[in-house]
Amino acid sequence: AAGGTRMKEYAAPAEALADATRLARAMTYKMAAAALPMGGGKSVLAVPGDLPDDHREQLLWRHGHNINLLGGNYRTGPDMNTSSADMDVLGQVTPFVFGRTPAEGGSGSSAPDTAVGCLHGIKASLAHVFGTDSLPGRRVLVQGVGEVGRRLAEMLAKEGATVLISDVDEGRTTTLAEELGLDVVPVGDELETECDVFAPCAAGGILTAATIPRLRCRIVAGAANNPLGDPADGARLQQAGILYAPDFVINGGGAIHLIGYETLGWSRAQVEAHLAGIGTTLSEIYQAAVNKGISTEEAAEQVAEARLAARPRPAGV
Ligand code: PPY
Repeated sequence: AAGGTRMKEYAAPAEALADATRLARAMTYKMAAAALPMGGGKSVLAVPGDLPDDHREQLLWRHGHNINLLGGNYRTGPDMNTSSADMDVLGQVTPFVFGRTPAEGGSGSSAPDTAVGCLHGIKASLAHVFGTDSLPGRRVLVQGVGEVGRRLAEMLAKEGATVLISDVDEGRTTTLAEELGLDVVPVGDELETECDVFAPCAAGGILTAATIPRLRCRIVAGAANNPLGDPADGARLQQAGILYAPDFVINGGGAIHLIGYETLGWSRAQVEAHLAGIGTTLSEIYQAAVNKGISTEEAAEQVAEARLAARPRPAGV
């Protein structure tokens, strides 16, 4: 199994455990949806705020030792608040790590390819709703312009979309808006802002019974993990007439990059073909959802479950 290490503050240990479990489950689906030959897992390091560098390093070393205890059955990689530099630190104590810097023998940051995969997903979503995936004239709101979101915003703008950005860190939006001439949406106004595509690329759990009625978009398609408060919110989006790109399908680009380059020995062309496959898989899921009269979340889970069931299992499992 594989999946990243997230570093985050939690109110209580039980919340960290619940987050890790939810994220690990999504990783299993992500691997299946991307047809990657691995299971899913995730690590969560619950920290009391930002750590001084030496504490961060010691925590990563301890984490690396724990990963070694699993003997290679779980391999980690970068996730929210962990970088390739952190993977290099983990790599000092464990070989079971994806996404180290190229200088340390890794494939580097997976964020650019996560953004590329997400762009394919946005285009497949536009094609389903509007009959064309053309970006000029479309309004796309990117919530969160971190490593993935800012690259996505940049590519969308380059292809002619009107791009709106928001981020809890206003320094980030100001810089990017100036660089690329984008419009900034004040934090807190993202959900109500009218757009064709709302692309959540920040924290999870933002789409709930309370927030979905506020949305003024036709499509939700972004790179954030677990944007739905719970799976029933997939049906709420459907009822609201909003097309939802299931997160574990549209954000599979990072896993495709890491496992493609580091385990499967793929070339750039093979990685790119699989990133484009995210769009194809989403189109199939959208069609299946229409045919069966179910939400896209449900249709995506069915595709993932079917691929899992068809997978050869090691003897005795
Ligand atoms: C994710 O894509 O959500 C990750 O956690 C990144 C990842 C993917 C595959 C292996 C290790 C990390």
